[in-house]
Amino acid sequence: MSHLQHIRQQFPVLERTINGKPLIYLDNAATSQKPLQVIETEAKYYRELNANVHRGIHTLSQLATEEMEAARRKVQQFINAAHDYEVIFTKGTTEGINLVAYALSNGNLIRKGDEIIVSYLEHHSNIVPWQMLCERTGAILKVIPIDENGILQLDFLEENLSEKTKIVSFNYVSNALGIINPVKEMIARIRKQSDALILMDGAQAVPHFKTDVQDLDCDLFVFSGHKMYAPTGTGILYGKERILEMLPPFHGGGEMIATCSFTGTTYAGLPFKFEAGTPNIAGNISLGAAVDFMNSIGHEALQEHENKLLNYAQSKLLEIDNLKIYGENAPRTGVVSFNLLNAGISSDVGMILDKLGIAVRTGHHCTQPIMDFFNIAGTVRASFAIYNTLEEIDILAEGIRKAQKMLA
Ligand code: 7TS
Repeated sequence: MSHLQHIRQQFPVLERTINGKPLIYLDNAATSQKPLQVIETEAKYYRELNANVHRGIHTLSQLATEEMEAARRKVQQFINAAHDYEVIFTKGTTEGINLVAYALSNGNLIRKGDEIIVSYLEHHSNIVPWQMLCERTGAILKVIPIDENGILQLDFLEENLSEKTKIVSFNYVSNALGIINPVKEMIARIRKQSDALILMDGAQAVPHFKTDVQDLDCDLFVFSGHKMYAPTGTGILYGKERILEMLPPFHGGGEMIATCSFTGTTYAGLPFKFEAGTPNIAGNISLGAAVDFMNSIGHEALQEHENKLLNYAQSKLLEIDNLKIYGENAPRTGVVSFNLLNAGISSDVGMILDKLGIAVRTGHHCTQPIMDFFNIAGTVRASFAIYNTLEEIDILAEGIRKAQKMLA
């Protein structure tokens, strides 16, 4: 059995059919499928370990706590954070960004006239929380522009960074186009000219390549577990100790206090200050299992396979007449985002592909500004993971040709 077949066997959902055809799952940027290791860890938690964490003297609670804290250390190593308490469990990227945005305004750390910079390539979850922060505080949102290849125009940073800039927030990899942004260069330029906090949205990077938060030298880094083979409802906010200490909490409640009384409450230390309430214990432990799964594959093998898929898909799709790939000439990972010119809209193509068992995402991908820039309503997006095959891409290309004939 080939190595790839062995990997595919670990994903039970890949055995199912859709509309009578074998499932070809190419919607990994939305959420990845889950390997047995993750599914079984989640089931084992409920069969053998279920108890609330950090509060029980009883054995089961202590075991659940140990497992969850072990998962935190796995994530710490996975992203190379300096300390385990710099790793905060969240329910995903969206929650991580909102947490930071609310903590900043709760702490009065953003004021009227301050500036926040994001990029044109952001997912709505790295736009709307900042717009809401601006509404609460009177701060101003500025946007790094892109060119027709989807490449960020970094001179904007030199022209716009100033002592008013309080936070710069951008993704490592664009979900709509798969473009890998020059993040190290961006961070160097920002640090040279300003003391702004740097937040990176790593949701589409962490599933594909090694990320080292210390090497990147970002202040805050967020990602979702469910896009990297872990259960839904999991995610991480990493922050440098100094930054997390400076930020006040977002949610108040159990687990996040040191002492609570009606005359005043004091907060717990890191990471618990940011983890109010009962966490997603099963999910967080299973996120640890997803890290084990990715480590068992190895980042080099993962990237090599996914680059092969990307290059093959790009060349196969470009053989199709009147097919435009967005961000074609930019450095990319994991995503081909395209439209058939003069043959229906993206959802028409997606529906025909679905009839063939092929799952792609269509529409604006929660990145309406990018769609507006290209003057389109949406794209068809095929996004890859470790279990996809070159044969699946052949079937995708055939399906697109079929859709083109039907919609022309
Ligand atoms: N940031 C990026 C870059 C993303 O790709 C996504 C989700 C998010 C933030 C939000 O993550 P969540 O886990 O909190 O929802 N992206 C997509 C997508 O491309 N298709 O569906 C969800």
